Amino acid sequence: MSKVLLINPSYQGSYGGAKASIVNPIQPTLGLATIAAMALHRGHQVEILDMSWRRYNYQEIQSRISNFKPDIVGVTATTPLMNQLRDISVLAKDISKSIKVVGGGSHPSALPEETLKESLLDVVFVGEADYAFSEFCDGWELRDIKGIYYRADDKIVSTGWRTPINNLDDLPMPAWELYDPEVYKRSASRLLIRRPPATMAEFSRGCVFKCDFCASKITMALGYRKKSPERCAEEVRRMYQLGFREFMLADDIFTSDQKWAIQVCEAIIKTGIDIAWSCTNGIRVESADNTLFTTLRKAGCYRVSFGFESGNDAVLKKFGKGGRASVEQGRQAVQMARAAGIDANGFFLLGLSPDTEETMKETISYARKLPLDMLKFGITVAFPGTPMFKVYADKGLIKSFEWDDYHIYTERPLFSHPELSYDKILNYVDLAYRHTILFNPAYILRRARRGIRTGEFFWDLYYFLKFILMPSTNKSAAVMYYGKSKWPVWDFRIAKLNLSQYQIVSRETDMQPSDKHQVSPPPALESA
Ligand code: B12
Ligand code: SF4
Repeated sequence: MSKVLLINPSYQGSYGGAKASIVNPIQPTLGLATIAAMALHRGHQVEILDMSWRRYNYQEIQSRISNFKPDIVGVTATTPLMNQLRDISVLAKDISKSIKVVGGGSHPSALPEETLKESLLDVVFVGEADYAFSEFCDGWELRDIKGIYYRADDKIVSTGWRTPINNLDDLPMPAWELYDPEVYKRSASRLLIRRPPATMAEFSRGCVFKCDFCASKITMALGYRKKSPERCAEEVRRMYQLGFREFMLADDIFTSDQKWAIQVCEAIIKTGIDIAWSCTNGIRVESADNTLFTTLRKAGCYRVSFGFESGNDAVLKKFGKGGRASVEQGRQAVQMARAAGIDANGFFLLGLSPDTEETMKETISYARKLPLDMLKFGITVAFPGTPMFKVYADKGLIKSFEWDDYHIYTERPLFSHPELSYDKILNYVDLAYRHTILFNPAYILRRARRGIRTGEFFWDLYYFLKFILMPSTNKSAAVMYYGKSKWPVWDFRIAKLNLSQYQIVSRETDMQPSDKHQVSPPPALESA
C-alpha cells in the first residue's frame, strides 16, 4: 500500500488582486478527486491538500509532508500553477529523495518533456490518469504504465499516450470525501455559488470541436464520452450525502447530446434531492432548446454559461468554433435560457487569433446588448496545449514562458498577436467591462431586479463595490516560493519545443485500460 499526498496549488496568483477575484472558483478539484478515488479503491492511503483558496504556503506543504510521510506526492497543474508544481518538486525532494514526486493535468500533459526538464518530478502523467496513477501507486514497472513520461539514465522516456476510458461508469465515485465541505462553504464566491458548499462534477468527458484557443483535447482527446444517467444521479446522491448542496458541471459540451442531457436531468429529478447546480463551463449556443432548458431548470440547474467568445461570425468560423454556432444562435440561446428561468452567463474573449480592432468592438457591442445575468471577458491567451500555442510557437510569436503570468487576467505580454498589440487587447478588456457592466444601465437594472427576486441583492452590491475597486488585470501575481533558485531551468527561447502531441487526435479505440501489454495505436492525426 502506498501513502499518497495530492496537492492542488494556490489560485491567488491567477485570481487574487484583479476584478476576477470576485469570482475566484473555489471548489474541490475534480482531477485529484478522480485519481484519488481509483487509488483508494485499490487500497492506497490518500490525502488531498487544497491550497486553491489561500496563498501558496510552502511551510504548510513542508509540515504536511513531514507529518504524513507520503511515498508519493502528486501535484495537479494548469499552466499558471506550473511554477508551484516546480517548487513543490524541489521542496519534496529536499525533505527526502525517496519520495516519488509526480505531476499531471493540463500543463504537464501539454509539455511533458519540458515539465520534467523544468522540475525535479520523477514522472509526468499525460492525459487521463485515472488508471495510470493507480498502477503507479500499485508499484508497476514504469515502462509498463501507459501514459507517462519519466527519467531513465538522464534520458526522458515516454510510454505513449493512453486511449480514452471508454466506459466512464467503470470509474469509482470521485473521492469528494477527501475535501472538507466547511472550507468550501466559507470560501465560495456568492456570485458563483448559490447554495454553498459546492463541489465540481463531471457527467461526460471530451469535446468534438476544435477551437484554436482550447486545450481540452490534450487531456481528454477528441471525442465525446458520457456516463449513464443513472450513474450521474448516483453521483448527485453521493455528493449530497457528503454535505454538498450545489455542484458545478465541468463538462465541455454537456448539452450537445440533448436527448442524453434530458435523461440525466430526469434521473436527477427522480432522486428527489433538492440540489442546485450550474453548467459552469461554456455550453454551445446551438445546443439551446426550450424542452432541454425547462428540464434543466426542473432538475435544479439555475445557471448556464455560454461560450460566445466573439460577436463576429467570420471570427467564430476562423478560430474553429465549428458546428452551427453563430452570433444569432447566441441571441436565441440567451432568450431560451431566460424564458426557462435559468440565469445566462456569457464568456467572451478578446484578442482571438483572427481578431481585429473592428471585431473586438463588435464583440463588446454584442455583449452589451445580450440580456445576460453575468459575463466575463478575458484575453485569448495561447495556453500550452492549444492549437493556437503551436501555431504561435511555430511562428516565433510566443514571447514569454513565465508560467505565473499565464492566465486570462494577465497584463504581461505573453505573445505577439498577428494583428494587435498586447496593450491594445488589454485596453479593450478594460473597455469591455466598462461598456457591458459599469456603464450599462440595462445590465445594472437587470441584475438589480434579479437580485431582489432571488434575495441575492446585497451579495451583488458587495461584489459590485469590490469589482469597481479592483484593477481589471492582475498586477500582483507574486508568489513566495520555497526554492526558486533550485528550480531546473529549461530555456524555451533557444530550445526546440516538442509539440508532436499537439495534433488534435482522436484516441478512441476499444482497448481496455487495465491491459498492461497493450500498445498504443499510431495516433490518427488530423490537422489542428
Ligand atoms: C473545471 C476547470 C477549471 C476549474 C478547476 C481547475 C482545476 N485545477 O481542475 C477552475 C475554474 C479553477 C479553472 C480555472 C482555470 N482554468 Co480551467 N478548466 C476546467 C475544465 C473545464 C475541467 C477540468 C476538470 O475538472 N476536468 C475533469 C477532470 C477529471 O479532468 P482533469 O482535471 O484533466 O484531470 C485528469 C487528468 O488531467 C489527470 N490529472 C489531473 N491532475 C493530476 C494530478 C496528478 C498528480 C496526476 C497523476 C494526474 C492528474 O488525471 C485526471 C483524471 O483523468 C477544463 C477543461 C477540460 N475539459 O479539461 C479547463 C482547463 C483545464 N482550464 C484551463 C484554463 C486555461 C484555466 C485558467 C488558466 C483560466 C484563467 N482564469 O486564466 C484557470 C487557471 C486557474 C488556476 N489557478 O488553476 C485550460 C487549461 C490550459 C492549460 N494549459 O493549463 C482548460 C483545459 C480549458 C480549455 N478548454 O482550454 N478551470
Ligand atoms: S472551447 Fe471549443 S473546442 Fe474547447 S471544449 Fe468548448 S467547444 Fe470544445
